[in-house]
Amino acid sequence: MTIATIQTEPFQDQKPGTSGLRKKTQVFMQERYVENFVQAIFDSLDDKQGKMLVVGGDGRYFNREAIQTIIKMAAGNGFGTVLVGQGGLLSTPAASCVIRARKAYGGIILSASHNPGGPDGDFGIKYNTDNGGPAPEKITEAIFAKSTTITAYRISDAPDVDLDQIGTTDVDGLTVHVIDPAEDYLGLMANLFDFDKIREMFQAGFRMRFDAMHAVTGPYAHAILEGALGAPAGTVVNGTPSPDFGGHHPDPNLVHAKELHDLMMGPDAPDFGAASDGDGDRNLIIGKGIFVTPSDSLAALAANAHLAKGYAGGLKGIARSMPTSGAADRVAEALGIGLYETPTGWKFFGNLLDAGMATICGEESAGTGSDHVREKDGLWAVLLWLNILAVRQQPVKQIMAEHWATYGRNYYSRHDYEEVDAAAANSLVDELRGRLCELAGRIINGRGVARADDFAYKDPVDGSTSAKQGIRILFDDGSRIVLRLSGTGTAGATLRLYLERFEADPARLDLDTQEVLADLIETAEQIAAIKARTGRDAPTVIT
Ligand code: G16
Repeated sequence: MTIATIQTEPFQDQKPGTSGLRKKTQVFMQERYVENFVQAIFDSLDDKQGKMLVVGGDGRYFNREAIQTIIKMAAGNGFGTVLVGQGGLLSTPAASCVIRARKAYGGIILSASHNPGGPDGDFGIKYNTDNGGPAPEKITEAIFAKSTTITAYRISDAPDVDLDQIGTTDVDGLTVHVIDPAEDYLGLMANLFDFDKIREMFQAGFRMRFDAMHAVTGPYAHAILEGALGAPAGTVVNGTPSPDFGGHHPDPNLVHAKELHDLMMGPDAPDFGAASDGDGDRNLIIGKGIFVTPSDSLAALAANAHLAKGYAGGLKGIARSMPTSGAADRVAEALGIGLYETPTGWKFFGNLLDAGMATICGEESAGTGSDHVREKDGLWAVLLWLNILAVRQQPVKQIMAEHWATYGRNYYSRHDYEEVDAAAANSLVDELRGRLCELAGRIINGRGVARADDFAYKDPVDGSTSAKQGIRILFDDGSRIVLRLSGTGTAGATLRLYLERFEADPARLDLDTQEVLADLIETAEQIAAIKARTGRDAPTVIT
């Protein structure tokens, strides 16, 4: 076995986005593409000699090949140990958990999250630091800079490691441990939640369906829900990870998890329904007859977290991304704790969690999590809900009704225009950005604009700043529209329009969301002319 230095030339498209480098699988399958990017990661890291790296992915097509390359390059770059999940699997939150539990130097996660997989689908590579969280911008920018000037990479010519056998292999001086991907994670969950109480609830006849969407949470959900918690076999559906997610789109929203939604709205609904995405960090929560929006779920979890043993001491603060609704703000206010509004992207929560300023975080994009790891965590959200249901012994619908009666309701919806022409989408946003000053103070569709800006963030811990994080138009009546371009798409541009209106009137807490928001939707169209400028007459996805 020898280590070789192989000459290469830069690719100019390796700029990590909101969540690492995400491209079509075919792009990653080009010769030298993975090697270049991984070498750029390694070249951006100091003091890595002899250190431990965690590697795993969501099992999508090309996962195993990329992992073998990374292992051989870790050997070529002087790492001491690689921990890799059996079968090459590690959900994103479990990878974060393993990095923290084993005090690793960092980790590489292979995933394109909720995007489809397969030879014509998407792939991704993301670097996480020793706190278990996504690398901050300072590091992702260094990686990009290295990728544009790279001239060589270092790799061992050792044979492939058997990823299916738990055990230890030597790869040119690098020790590779293939580990059980669920063990550390299960232990962490058992410390946070009252498993006995949840088990009793299942024994008493409580029923749920968890849709793993043929993705990475299958093995975790089988082990925890049907194993440790004793839910009946069949509770977890689509629980075997497949390289192309069974030909489906592993995005737990109302379009791609429609079957679950239909079940939960129908006469045979179990008590609770949930789903998670490709890499296990997102969640969908549906009670019998009620879809809980991610923003409402964050607020309800924050208000009830003290019912779980891991949070019995209360929360230090709550953080949410800017486009996420203000429902959690009302809970933070009632609890007398801090509320932090950050740009979109989980990495912005890292400093707040590390500094002990926030305990629970959430995003409208179906991500919720806490300071137990440094990624959003789909199964964690499901388990916290189960813990709350086991203690309160009420249906989800009643819990939400009581929540709104206490705090008021932030009616909220996101309209996505997917794969629109990138030039049209960029010019729409740029042009609107140029008109923000002139919008303030105007009356549009009967609503006064109180303030219009492009969200900018100053991190309260390290003082770093991030500008141009989304256009906000705030109205005198407290309602709000937000517009931003997605950072996770791989084809064309995805324009996201977020609509929110607060309602405190007890008689108006149980209305249809799209109807309540109809005139705000009209106002947004008058301001941004999305339909005319994108040539679309309706959003692709409404959540
Ligand atoms: C990623 C980030 C999330 C962020 C989301 C935004 O999610 O990890 O923190 O909220 O992107 O997506 P977009 O820019 O498309 O609105 P994931 O689950 O794709 O890793």
